[in-house]
Amino acid sequence: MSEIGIGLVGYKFMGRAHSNAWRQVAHFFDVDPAPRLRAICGRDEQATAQAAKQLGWEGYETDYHRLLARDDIQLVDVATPGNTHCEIGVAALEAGKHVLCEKPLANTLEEARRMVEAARKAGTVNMVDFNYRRAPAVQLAKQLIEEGRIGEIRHFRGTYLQDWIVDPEFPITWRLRRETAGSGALGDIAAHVIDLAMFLVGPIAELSATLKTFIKERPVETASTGGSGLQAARGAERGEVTVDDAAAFIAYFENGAMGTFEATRLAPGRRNRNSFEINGSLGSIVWDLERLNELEVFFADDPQGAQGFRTINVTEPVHPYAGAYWPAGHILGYEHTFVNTFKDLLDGVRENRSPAPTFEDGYKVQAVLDAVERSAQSRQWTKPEYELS
Ligand code: SOE
Repeated sequence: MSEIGIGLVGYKFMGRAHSNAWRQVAHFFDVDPAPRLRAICGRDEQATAQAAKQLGWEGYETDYHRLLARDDIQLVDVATPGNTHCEIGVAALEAGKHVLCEKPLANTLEEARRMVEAARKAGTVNMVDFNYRRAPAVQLAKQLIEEGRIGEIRHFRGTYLQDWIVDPEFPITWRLRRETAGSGALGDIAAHVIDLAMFLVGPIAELSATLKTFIKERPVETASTGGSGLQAARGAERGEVTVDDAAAFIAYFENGAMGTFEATRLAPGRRNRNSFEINGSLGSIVWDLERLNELEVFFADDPQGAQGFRTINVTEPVHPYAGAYWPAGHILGYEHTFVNTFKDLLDGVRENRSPAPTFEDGYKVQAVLDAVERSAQSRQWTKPEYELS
């Protein structure tokens, strides 16, 4: 079996999730090349050295340029805040590396375009980490749709609800600043719903959107915290929140289906509720991340009198990815969506092909995010600009 050297940039929340997946993937799947965790990279030397030790990396770097200069690293994994994706991603591609990038691909459509251009030029493998596509239940939903089990799709209803900034005293971390995060609930979590919608239903043709910032001022984060942006200490000083708290839009897909989308980080009690319902002419499919092993289905061709929603526990060996893990009924978790993603990425490296979602797919999601912002501003129906020159 051959090996591929991995260099990971970022060591906080996503750094931990990605490290775990890199460590686990060859223990569950027959991947070739198998990943070798060469180095993790971050600017704070003490914290990066500690992360390397705790997360299973052979070493660390404190400057991503040094990571890119290393011949023993062939794949660079970018798990940093959005404002650095373009710079690091493009540099990695120019250095001839394969690149995995956290979602959303970039902070602006222009940055995403530059990343796609660099990827095309490099000819190496690229992928965006929209990890929820690889929940076995989501893959089963895709299979059922492709088999025509729910017929012609009429409705996609997607919501991503969280509550971690509901406290007005929660400070302004990087995720609440436009210059670092690009947008708020929109890019952070609506991006996942958009990716799932386009994966399952197809491209979005036009949309009408609104964005809202309810809490416009918050305490400034104290310098010492940083990190995942989901926990932070606050200072006495207050500052302006420059991203949306919530995003909502209605849309038409190119195939004529209607979509409704909502994302907020101000829904008390909704910790991480990423869910969708799809209604077709012959049935319906429902999924919720907080019960990620389950897929609810309704098929109109079930015998009359025995019709109703039923819940499939998507852990049978016949289900996508599930057979690689445990016996049926031994459920999977959040972290497995990353392991499954990295398995497909390594297969892509072997076959020299970029697995979906590629940077081009990530660009399309970015085009929808961009259209949402333009529509919210103009209060007009707006079309995403998918064309890449
Ligand atoms: C925070 O809102 C967050 O960690 C997102 O950044 C992730 O993409 C999402 O999967 C879970 O929530």
